[in-house]
Amino acid sequence: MNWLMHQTMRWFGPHDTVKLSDIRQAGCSGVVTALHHIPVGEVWTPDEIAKRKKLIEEAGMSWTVIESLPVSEDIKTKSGDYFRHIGNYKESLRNVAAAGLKVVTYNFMPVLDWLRTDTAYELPSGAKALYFNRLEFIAFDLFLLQRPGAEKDYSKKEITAAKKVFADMDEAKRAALYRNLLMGLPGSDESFTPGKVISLLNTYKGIDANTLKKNLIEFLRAVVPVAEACGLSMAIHPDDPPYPLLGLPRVMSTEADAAELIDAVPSKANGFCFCTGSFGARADNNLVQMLRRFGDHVHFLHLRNTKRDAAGNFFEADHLGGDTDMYAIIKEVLQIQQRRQLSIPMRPDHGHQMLDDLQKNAYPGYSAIGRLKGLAELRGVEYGIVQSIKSLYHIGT
Ligand code: DNO
Repeated sequence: MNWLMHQTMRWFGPHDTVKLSDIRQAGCSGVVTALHHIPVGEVWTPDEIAKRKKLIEEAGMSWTVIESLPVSEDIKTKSGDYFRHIGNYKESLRNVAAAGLKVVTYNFMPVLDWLRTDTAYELPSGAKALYFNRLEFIAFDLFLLQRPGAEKDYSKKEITAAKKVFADMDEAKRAALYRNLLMGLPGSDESFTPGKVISLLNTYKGIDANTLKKNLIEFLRAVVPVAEACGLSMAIHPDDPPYPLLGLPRVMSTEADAAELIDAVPSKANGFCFCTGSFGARADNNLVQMLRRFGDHVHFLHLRNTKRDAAGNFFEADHLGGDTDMYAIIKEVLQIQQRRQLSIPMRPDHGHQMLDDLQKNAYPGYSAIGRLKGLAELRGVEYGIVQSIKSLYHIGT
């Protein structure tokens, strides 16, 4: 038997403008979602889990992966409500396992999750993509946020260039830049004034990469045994982009980071959400080599492609375009699945806003049609590889 990737899509819940029926029509049998309405740090109760599960099952699919069971800032900084939040996290793990769930995604990025300067970057075709422009980001940091000490993080040349970029922006462009960069803040419907953002960043004063990594390992030492005992796999999402920003440390960006994590808490239940878009935004990450090395710990796949340039900018390319060789990735994944005799859940990560979706309002990167296109292409590559192996080796269908 050939083990194929389990096709899923992310759903943000009943308020998502993309419906469960859209996801099913795109060809998915699995749904990736989270109970976004439960405050970070609190317990996911059996009741709330069952309600969400029922909605998905009534739509003819299954809830395959949790993305995310978020880790509170108190856990990341090992302060405040730390012990209560760890206890709650364990309880949530037991509750989701009792409901039959198997994979829990989380990240350990301080304060902000993913960061982009432009969530509607127009491609030559008129479709829109997510984009990270380094000079615009520096302009945000220095002139909009006015983070104390920020100049230390950039070269003189970059600062001069960012000044010019900022001077050339009109008010609307500056406001959009500010809004886009703060989308990764939890509860982003609140308005985050620069002062408020800086006070959040200050909670990491004195927490460098070593301390953050230590806190991550401590978190894993506490929760992985619970996950293991109830048959769950933990899947950490890499940093996006995979390097420190705004003076905040980031510790899950490279192959060495990943190796350290596995070595510190050696368990199959301690694994990765292998996001080719995030790891792939660094030229020094060799993704195929990483898959080979960590294959037994890959519990979830985010397949997405980025196109980098020498100045540190990148945009989200077509799923089969960009710098990542998606054919090589899928071939490697097929071998891992065959070896482990299982299907790894995969979602086409992000997608361009295109066609009818240009008129609709979806969460940036999560419109229906672009993801459907990505899924169809990825699935086509997988099908092609499997069929050609079968015919080459005369394996029965
Ligand atoms: C972005 C996503 C991330 C991811 C979290 C996982 O589109 O891939 O926001 O869900 O980092 O905790």
